Amino acid sequence: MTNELLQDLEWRGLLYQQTDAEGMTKLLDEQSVSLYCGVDPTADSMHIGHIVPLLTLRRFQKAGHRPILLVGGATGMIGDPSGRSEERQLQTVEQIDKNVQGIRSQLERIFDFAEDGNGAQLVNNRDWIGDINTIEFLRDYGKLINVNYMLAKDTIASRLDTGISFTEFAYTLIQGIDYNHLYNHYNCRIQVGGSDQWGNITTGLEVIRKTHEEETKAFGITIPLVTKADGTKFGKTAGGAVWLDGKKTSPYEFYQFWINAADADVVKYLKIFTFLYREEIEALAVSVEEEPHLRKAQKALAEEMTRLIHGQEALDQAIRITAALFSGDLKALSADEMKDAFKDVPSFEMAKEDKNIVDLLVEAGISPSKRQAREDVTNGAISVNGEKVTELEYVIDGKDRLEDAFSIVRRGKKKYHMVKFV
Ligand code: 629
Repeated sequence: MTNELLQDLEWRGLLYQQTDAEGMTKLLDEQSVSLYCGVDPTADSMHIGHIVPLLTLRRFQKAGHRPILLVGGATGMIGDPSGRSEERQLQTVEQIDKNVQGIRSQLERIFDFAEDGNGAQLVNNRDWIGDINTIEFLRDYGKLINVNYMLAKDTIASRLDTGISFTEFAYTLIQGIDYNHLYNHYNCRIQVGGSDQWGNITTGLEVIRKTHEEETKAFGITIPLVTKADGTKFGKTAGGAVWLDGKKTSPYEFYQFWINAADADVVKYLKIFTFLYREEIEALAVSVEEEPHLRKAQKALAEEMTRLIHGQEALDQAIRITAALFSGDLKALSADEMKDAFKDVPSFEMAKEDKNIVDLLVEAGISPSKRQAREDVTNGAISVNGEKVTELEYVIDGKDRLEDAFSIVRRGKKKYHMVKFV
């Protein structure tokens, strides 16, 4: 392989399957091309599983190629059976439209649309699929694809026992029509997707081949699933998926997700997710080997990712929360930052009235008994909003209620509790 971009993708472990590695290398050596990746609006936000192919498209853009980002306003009406063992629930049009908006705005953050020449382009497949009527669909496209060919596709074959509706069965052909449309109207030459998209990408190439008389030059590549060394699923936390939407996964939680990467995974993540250069990543890999306690690679990863998705300000805030939690100095944090930092700690609701500290500790279940609670206070083991409380007579009142609603109580070194006053 001679192409510099492809060599970099290979080194990063981003190339899984290719329909024609030699042909694509030649194409990329010769010219700048347009290429695409699609996202279906199944939720109003993407999660980090979505961004691997998108970041790969961004790498193509940095190398001078033009990314086309497709939002599946039409395909989202159906639902891709790829990689799923069960039929999907149809979504309402209103929900899909709302989701399209959310995904579009996230794509706009990741890509450069202003660059002259190879600025990214956003398209919605409802704009062309929506116009095709049933008879046209069956005559113009249905005829191109043999049912036997479709039955051989992994995603369909694996569902034959449990059953697949005609609706989902037809999905791959709709995505195939998309690629053909983009090939014809945008001169799009490569489709990129996760490994689950292989069947859909090759259907597209089949549609392109069969609707053109001349020899066609279109390609497909897939990207491997991101795996973790310990065998658990990548991209999930106790709270579920790691979303790009800051309202679903706060920038602090997002930052924490990356900073907690295992030593065995972090270099791989740096390669897949960041735009750091090879030399920088190799230096960080040495640091993981020689001074793992410094966690330089994890910090670099968390910083790059949080800055990319949420911006510098949100990154600074995430770092501030992390540092405050580490040192126990909560006074540096705003009420909002506290809420964010302590989202997952045990919380207890009690009536909004002035309350003696010992009673509060017992009532909220923070100390196991009254005797222990007294001991905790006199021993200096208790702090409220980062301020040590050592007086047995101390009363928690308005001054301790952040936003007039909650206090953060710490017992011992690390045990945080949120007391909500209602
Ligand atoms: C019309 C729709 C197209 C091309 C693609 C599509 C969407 C595609 C799909 N992709 C997944 C999704 O939207 O369902 N049929 O959730 C998802 N994708 C990113 C990666 C993926 C894939 O957005 O390709 O593999 C996850 O990493 O599952 O004309």
